[in-house]
Amino acid sequence: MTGKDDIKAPAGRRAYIALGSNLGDREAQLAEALRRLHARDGITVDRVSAVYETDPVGYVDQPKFLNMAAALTTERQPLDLLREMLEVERELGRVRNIRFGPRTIDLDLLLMDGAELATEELTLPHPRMMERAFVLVPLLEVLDEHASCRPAVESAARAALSQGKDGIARWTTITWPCASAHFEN
Ligand code: PH2
Ligand code: MG
Ligand code: MG
Repeated sequence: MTGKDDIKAPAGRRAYIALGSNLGDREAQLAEALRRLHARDGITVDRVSAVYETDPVGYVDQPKFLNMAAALTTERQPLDLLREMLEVERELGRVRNIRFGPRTIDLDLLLMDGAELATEELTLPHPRMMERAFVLVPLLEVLDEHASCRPAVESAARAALSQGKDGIARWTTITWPCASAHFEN
């Protein structure tokens, strides 16, 4: 039924992203990535986790990372959101050379509502998220109370924390929504 009196709630889907940086001013780049994503049409950054310093995983001969996670609401389709994230990476000087190697900023789409997807460009849920303490620990901080994956994320994050996996250590917090001096609503 449609009519002029119908009031629709904003069509938003919950998405979770992981952020990482291990080159340049790591904290400033995380904050700037959040600010730029939030400034895009149809993308709202609702909550951000604390920032953690972590040992490099995979390719180990590189500087330590700062990692964090954020909960977004978006009107975008998953691939469209991913492309915006890649665009923000490029704007912040991301150059792709070594796989798993050093980067000014890395934005990974972890989950989007219940979406399951396996394409060349995007796999959802993120295929390596459950193995990575540097993803799970911040993700748990921003995950909705009733998210269906919460029990699994919670037990894996707790186990990872108690083992000190990925050398994860709380580093700082970014105040949101004032992540940068240039923030505008
Ligand atoms: N990202 C990688 C590879 N290794 N290690 C840590 N600690 N944090 C990362 O964000 C990270 C990594 C590839 O995306
Ligand atoms: Mg990554
Ligand atoms: Mg990535």
